[in-house]
Parts: sequence; C-alpha cells; structure tokens
Amino acid sequence: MIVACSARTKESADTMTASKCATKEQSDMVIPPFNADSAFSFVKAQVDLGARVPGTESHQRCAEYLARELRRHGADSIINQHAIVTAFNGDRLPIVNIMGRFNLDANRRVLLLAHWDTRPWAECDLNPAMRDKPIPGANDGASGVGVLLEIARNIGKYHPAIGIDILFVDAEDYGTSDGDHSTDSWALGTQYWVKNMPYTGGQYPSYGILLDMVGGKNALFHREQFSDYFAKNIVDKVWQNAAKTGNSNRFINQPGGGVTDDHFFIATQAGIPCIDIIENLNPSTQSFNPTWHTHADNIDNIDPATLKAVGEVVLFTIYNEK
Ligand code: AHN
Ligand code: ZN
Repeated sequence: MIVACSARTKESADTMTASKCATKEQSDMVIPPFNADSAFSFVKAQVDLGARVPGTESHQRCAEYLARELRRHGADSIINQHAIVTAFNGDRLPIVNIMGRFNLDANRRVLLLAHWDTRPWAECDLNPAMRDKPIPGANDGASGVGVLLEIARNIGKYHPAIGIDILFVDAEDYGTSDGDHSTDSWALGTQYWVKNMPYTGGQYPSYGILLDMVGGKNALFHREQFSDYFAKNIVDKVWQNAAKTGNSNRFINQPGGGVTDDHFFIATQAGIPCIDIIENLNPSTQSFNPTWHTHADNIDNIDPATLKAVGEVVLFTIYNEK
C-alpha cells in the first residue's frame, strides 16, 4: 500500500504496508498498490488476441474481453457505444467505445481513458514489405488499456471517494500519416463520443486523463502541449503527484510537444479539461518510442516498470480526490 499523505521514494512505496497517515486532515486515505505484473498480463491478453483493427474478428473479441473485464472488476454500469464511422480513406469502420462507470451516485467524477484499437499499418517499419500489415500495438493501444484495467481492479476492491469513468475509445489509430491531410482523421471513436456523450444530469467528469503509449522501455513523460493549454492545473497536479510517489525520474516537469490525440477532442468538444500522459515528447527530439507504428511494438518491448510508474501516479491522483 502507498499512503497518500507524504512523498515517498520508490523503494519505500514498494515495500510499505497499509497504515494510517499521521496528520488529521490527511485522515486514513490509503492508496491501493498498483500491481505491475497484473497490468502486464492485461496488456498481454490484448496482444494475444491479435491486431485489434476495426472490422476484424480480433477487434470484436477484444471488445468482448474489455467489457467482461470491466464487469468482473465491479463496474456499476457498462456502456457499449456502437457506431459506424468513415475513415479518411473511405473505409467504413464498425467501432465500439466501451465505458465502465464506478460509483454511479457520485457527482464528482474523473474520466480515465485510453484507445484500445490498433493501427492497420506499420508505416514506420524498417522493412517496406511489412508496412501494410497491422501492428501488434502492445504499447500503442494495449498499454494504456492495461494500466486502466489494473486501476479498475483496484477501484473494485478499494472504493475511492469520487466516481470514476473508465473509457476505452476505438479507432484512434486509423489516421493518415500524410501531413497534407487533416488531423481529424485520428481519434474517430472519441470524435463520435464527444458528440454522443452517454451522460445524464450533472454527471459530467470534472476532468480527464488519457493514457497513450505508457509501457515503453525507459519511457519519459513530458508535459504535453495541448494538456498544458487546456488543463494546466491538472498537469500540475499529476506531475506533482509523480514527485510525491517517487516517479519524477519518468515524469519530467518540462514542456513536451503537442499531439492530436483523444484528449484534444475531449477538451475542445466535450468541454472536459483533459490531459495526455504520452511518451517522450521532448521538444528537442519530438519523438515517440522507436517502436512506434512498427512491428517492434510488441510485448517484448513492454516494461512493467513503466506501467507501474504511470499506474501509481494515476491511482494516487484519483484516491486523493474528494
Ligand atoms: C498524430 O500523429 C497527429 N496523432 C498521433 C496520435 C497517436 C497515434 N497516438 C497513438 N498513435
Ligand atoms: Zn498509433
């Protein structure tokens, strides 16, 4: 257990047992332990299904797996939002955004999201013959979902004070890599969701946290530019929580580049401030993981320590909300 009241080094956090905080206002807030092996197994389960490209059997099977997992971890409601969207190249994609809602009575809510689809192409692969084949998407897709499933498992056991909506969005990665085309070609599932939000009454989340590519080896997370623009206070809070949980070695409190990712559409069209925890947008390199959109984006290149750093920071953040 990690106790929420004080900064701790990674070593002490790993070995600590549950205990109450010393001071009154910090009461007995206890953060459950993020199990990196469990998160890794959730990543592997997705990758083992094969590429999750909209319209394929593996995609369908993964949708069923994700809804089943959310149910198993005690979500109070599960919404499967089915739609057909049209990709930049005219492909008609059967998509499903999957949302598990925990603690339905709570009006204060936080949205946690990740894309679950995988890219049908590997345009960055070194081998030209492999570029028209779908990527395994271990990091780009499965990693964010794996961390969120491990968070769901914890929420089901130790209820946070607020409500949590875990959203797996589809068809993020069907965008064009041709710079002449509009960036609207990305995040099609989220673009559908923001126009058809399944909320009633005053139950909109106060803010959102997107996880994208959170499992790479030696991954670093900088302050993504649109996140800072639309939700600076949330970025501040999350990067401070990284420091408090001993994860400043990965969460670098410096500006990164900007990415047109799911959070952009949530922030601009749903009116929900949303940040993106995304690997290595150091402005000096502007680079993602070298496995990005290649066939090397496989389970061998997933580091449980990266999943753990991100999972700890997000868990700490939601259990400290009131
Ligand atoms: C753009 O390249 C404009 N967006 C990429 C977002 C992304 C792709 N995240 C994962 N794969
Ligand atoms: Zn991608």
